[in-house]
This record gives sequence, C-alpha cells and structure tokens, in this order.
Amino acid sequence: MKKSSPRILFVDGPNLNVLGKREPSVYGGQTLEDIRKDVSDAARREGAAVEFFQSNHEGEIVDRLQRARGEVDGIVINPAGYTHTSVAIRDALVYCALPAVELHLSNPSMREPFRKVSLVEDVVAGRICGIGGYGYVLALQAILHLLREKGRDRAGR
Ligand code: DHK
Repeated sequence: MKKSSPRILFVDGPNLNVLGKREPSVYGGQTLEDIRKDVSDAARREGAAVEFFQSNHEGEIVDRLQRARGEVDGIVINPAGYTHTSVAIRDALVYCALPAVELHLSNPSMREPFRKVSLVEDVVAGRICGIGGYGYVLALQAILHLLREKGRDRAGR
C-alpha cells in the first residue's frame, strides 16, 4: 500500500501577517511568506503536505481548527496574542484531537509577565520558542517526528 503524505496545518494568529515590519528586533526580519517558503521547501524534502492559515480574528481561528479535525494529521500553531487569553482556541485544539506543536518566534518566558501564561501549553505535545522564523521548520520536523512515533506505536513496534 502506498503511504500517503502526512498533512500538517500551520495556524498563525493575530499580527503575524505583518512579520518583517513588526518589531523586527523581537520577531525577526522574515515575512510570513519567507517563513512559509522555508517550511514548504522543508516539507517537500520530508515528503509532507503543508497548509497555511493566518487570521487576526479569534473566531476564524476556531473555525479553521474545527475543520482541521479529520482533515489533517497534525497542527503547528502560533496563537500569537491569543496564546495568553483564548480559552476558545484552547477548546478548539482539544476538539481537534490531533497532535499539535505550539510555536513562538520569541521566547515569551523572557518577556512581560502576561506573556508567561499560555492557555494552550498543556493541550499540545510540545513547544518551540525563541528560535525566530526557523522555529517553524523545527516545528515541522517535530510534528512529523511525533506522527512517525505514533505510527510506530500503532504498528506495535
Ligand atoms: C507572537 C505574538 O504576537 C505575541 O503576542 C506573543 C508570539 C509571542 C511569538 O513570539 O511568536 O506573546
């Protein structure tokens, strides 16, 4: 049987559409498009299919996560400002019931106190923070690793 490519959805929250122009000393000089290109190149090498979604609106992110259930195999999410506030995004992630990696360009633990709280950290498999745009490529590798492990577990190793 031909093995199908793992499908990974990247979800980005508010203000990540203006990466490159937005506080480059914190978030780096790459645009979201630059980052997506790097992720797509890495996905091609890894034999994975990637899809990208960005929204500045909480409800749109919830809608996209709900649709992801049964549609993709894993999620990489940077909820951006909603990381620290959104019970709705947390609940949608739980609903998805998919392996997920939380990602931040900066390291929120080293920033203002309100950024030290993540409402999704305990419903994701792992977190990548503080590596800038390259964190997205690392997050792709991380989620693919988790899916491979899951596949091995299912096959009984
Ligand atoms: C992005 C944001 O927009 C902030 O609100 C978060 C996160 C951190 C990041 O580092 O990618 O606090």
